[in-house]
Amino acid sequence: MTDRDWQPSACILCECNCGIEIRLGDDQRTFERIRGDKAHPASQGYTCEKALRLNHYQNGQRRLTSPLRRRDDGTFEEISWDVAIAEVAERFAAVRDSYGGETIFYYGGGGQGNHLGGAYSGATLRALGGKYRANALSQEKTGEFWVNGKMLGGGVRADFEHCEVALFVGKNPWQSHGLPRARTTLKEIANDPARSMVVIDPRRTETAELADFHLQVKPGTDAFCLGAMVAVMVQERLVHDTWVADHVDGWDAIAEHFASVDVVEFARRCGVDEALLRDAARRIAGADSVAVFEDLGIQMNRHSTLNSWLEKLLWVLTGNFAKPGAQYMGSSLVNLVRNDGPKKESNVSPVAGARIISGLVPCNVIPEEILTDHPRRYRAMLVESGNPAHSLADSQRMREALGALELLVVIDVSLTETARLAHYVLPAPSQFEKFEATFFNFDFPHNVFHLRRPVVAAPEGPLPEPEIHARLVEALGALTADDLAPLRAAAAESRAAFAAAFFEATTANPQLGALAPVVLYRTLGPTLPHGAASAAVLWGAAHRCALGFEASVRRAGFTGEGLELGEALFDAILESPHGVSFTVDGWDDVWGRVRTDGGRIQVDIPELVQEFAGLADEAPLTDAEYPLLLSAGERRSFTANTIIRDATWRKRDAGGALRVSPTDATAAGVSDGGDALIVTARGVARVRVEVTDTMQAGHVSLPNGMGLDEEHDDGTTRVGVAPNELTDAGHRDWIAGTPWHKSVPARLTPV
Ligand SMILES: Nc1nc2c(c(=O)[nH]1)N[C@H]1C(S)=C(S)[C@@H](COP(=O)(O)OP(=O)(O)OC[C@H]3O[C@@H](n4cnc5c(=O)[nH]c(N)nc54)[C@H](O)[C@@H]3O)O[C@H]1N2
Ligand SMILES: Nc1nc2c(c(=O)[nH]1)N[C@H]1C(S)=C(S)[C@@H](COP(=O)(O)OP(=O)(O)OC[C@H]3O[C@@H](n4cnc5c(=O)[nH]c(N)nc54)[C@H](O)[C@@H]3O)O[C@H]1N2
Ligand code: SF4
Ligand SMILES: [Mo]
Repeated sequence: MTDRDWQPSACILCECNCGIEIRLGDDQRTFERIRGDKAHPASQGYTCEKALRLNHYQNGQRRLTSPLRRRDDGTFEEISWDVAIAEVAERFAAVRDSYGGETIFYYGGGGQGNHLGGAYSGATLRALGGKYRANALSQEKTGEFWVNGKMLGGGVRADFEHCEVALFVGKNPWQSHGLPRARTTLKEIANDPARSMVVIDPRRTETAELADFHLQVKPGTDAFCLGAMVAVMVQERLVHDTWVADHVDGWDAIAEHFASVDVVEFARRCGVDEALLRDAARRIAGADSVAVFEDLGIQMNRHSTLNSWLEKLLWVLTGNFAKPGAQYMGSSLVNLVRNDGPKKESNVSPVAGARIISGLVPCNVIPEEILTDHPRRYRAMLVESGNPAHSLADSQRMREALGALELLVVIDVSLTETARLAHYVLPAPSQFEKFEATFFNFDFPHNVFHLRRPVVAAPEGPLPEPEIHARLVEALGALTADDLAPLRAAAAESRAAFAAAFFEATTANPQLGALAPVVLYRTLGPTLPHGAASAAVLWGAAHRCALGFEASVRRAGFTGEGLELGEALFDAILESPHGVSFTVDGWDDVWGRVRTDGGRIQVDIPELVQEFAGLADEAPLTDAEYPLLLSAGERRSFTANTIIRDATWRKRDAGGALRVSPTDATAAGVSDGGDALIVTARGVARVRVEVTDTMQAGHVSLPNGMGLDEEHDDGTTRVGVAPNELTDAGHRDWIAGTPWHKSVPARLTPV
């Protein structure tokens, strides 16, 4: 074997997208070996165990090889691409012409490893006059986005590599990662006596095992725990007053709400020992630097948006922003989060009137937006690289809603639970058969972008997403050959000529600008090296990045005046198959990225102040019929959302057991390794039980991404429980509409 046999790519199973190298078997298809890519500038050779099993994504599942059209009897027939594109365009256009383009809804656009294809969807949506969309972010992160928007005007991440204290709130990075080389960093913190780790989690997770302070809250009670920690800082005078005076607006107006908190009572409500809670708050307040990560444990839970605010107060009041080991606002090539700004406040979904955050309708209201006779209801939907019928709350109701649409079109690699309900299914090549990239680029100070090249030849049949969108836009008559001819000619001449022609054409004809991704794909795309036509949309992104983060781009080694800087960055992206460090940020850059009035952190958010004020009087979560709280969807060693449709990929926990505390197992009369029924208000499922003292009494948990329908030659199989058969779309945050999947009232009974 020579080095040439190892092809660079990346793992697509979580947002870290660690660089990997893949060696194919003699059939030129099988991933015979996979190893971490030492040349990847972010992951530097690190992977977890999951990346090594990616052959199960590439070769373990039945792939779609032809466009499909559903017959009246529910079965599918294969059709040609020409027929598929013509009919899909015609039927979407008919919905637009009858009810308005706003009734065409877009869902998805990428999973953990693929955002390049989705970057072209905006053109299709604009050609159809579509306005409303959602993706997985609006069932997890939009509450935090909203708080970030109010407090800072943009997103924050944290520097765990250098922090003195790490705080994880409802986050289990040992399994879910989310920080670069997570396990290495966690072990470093745990092994250094000068550093501490604080974990707030009802379960004794792998991360909690490493922690110095494990605040083992009762599920769904984090607002009490976080609120009490802020209160301790106020009442024990641990707030960094001079820093707050210099950098924060609104604190004086709200401090009283924390000064008056009964810490003893709040500690009791969340089930955490008061002394431990105080010690953790003191440790955070006394540290030189604190890095914080909040995730699904609070984001998919009661008071989720309130929790995001309280979590941020902990580091704001202790001055942990814009310095090493603390929070930062980074650079981006493509920003996945839209800053709503004050004016967008009135933007709500057409039927449910739900707040639209970062341009996204809350996933939990989608069924309500369809299952109604409201004139503005969604009538048609385009789903791309997402599986709402499985991944969103209350699958039963979601299936009903998807079934009520006049048109459902799905772009995917597999016949997913959602695709089964579609009128048309359009097959895409796998992420290893085409150019791909993610926009999860959060590293600091060296931020990394990785344009992956194909490592395997695509089968006959599927078309990459940019090609699908281009054909749809053309079939809709939104672009003509005449529109594109001058740009094609300019692209053939030189990049500089193309830039001039592109700006001229889009100024003269704004419609071309609206369709920019497809225009770039059709004109600049064919001229790009290595067959990287799908990277065309990154040309605009590279120029925007060079303009917006010029100093950081230059520090990363790029040079040139005017448009040359963006071109240099774009060329580097095209020529760096192992990934490229596209910016080098400085801590001094961070304050300049705060986008609030006056550039100060704004802590007074009236909606949340009011919600917090009501906390003390809130009734505890007790329900005689459903005495347990189920975390529906826990990240484990071998879970990966819904992307691997081959249960044999799991080396451990093959069936996806329900984790139960010894106390609850005894009470319910169930035993380790035995079967039981888990019952919620929305469903019942038969589960395999794992009795473990990592669970506290009253809390049970099921893994995420299980219960997928897998197609085999001899039929369909399903392993484990699909968690959203048990969840309720109505259980959601009042501000962001995010679900309460981590504390679903449930009971356990013997089979
Ligand atoms: N192995 C693996 N890794 C993944 C993924 C995967 O599918 N598999 N998916 C990726 C994706 S899409 C995401 S969004 C991230 C999510 O990453 P995480 O948020 O870390 O994952 P979860 O396990 O869903 O939830 C985290 C923790 O919340 C805790 N929790 C439950 N209830 C509560 C509560 O009431 N309060 C608190 N404080 N904690 C609670 C759980 O015990 C759990 O340890 O993971 C990413 N990484
Ligand atoms: N109850 C409960 N539900 C949850 C969660 C939970 O904790 N509990 N977690 C939630 C979270 S945080 C998330 S992020 C979501 C994830 O839910 P989804 O977004 O639905 O999950 P993914 O696995 O990312 O789905 C990606 C889809 O893309 C397809 N795909 C893979 N490669 C390609 C490609 O190259 N092109 C195209 N077009 N398609 C491709 C896959 O087949 C799959 O259908 O699940 C959510 N659902
Ligand atoms: S941490 Fe593991 S799952 Fe996440 S990208 Fe890296 S190898 Fe893949
Ligand atoms: Mo997620």
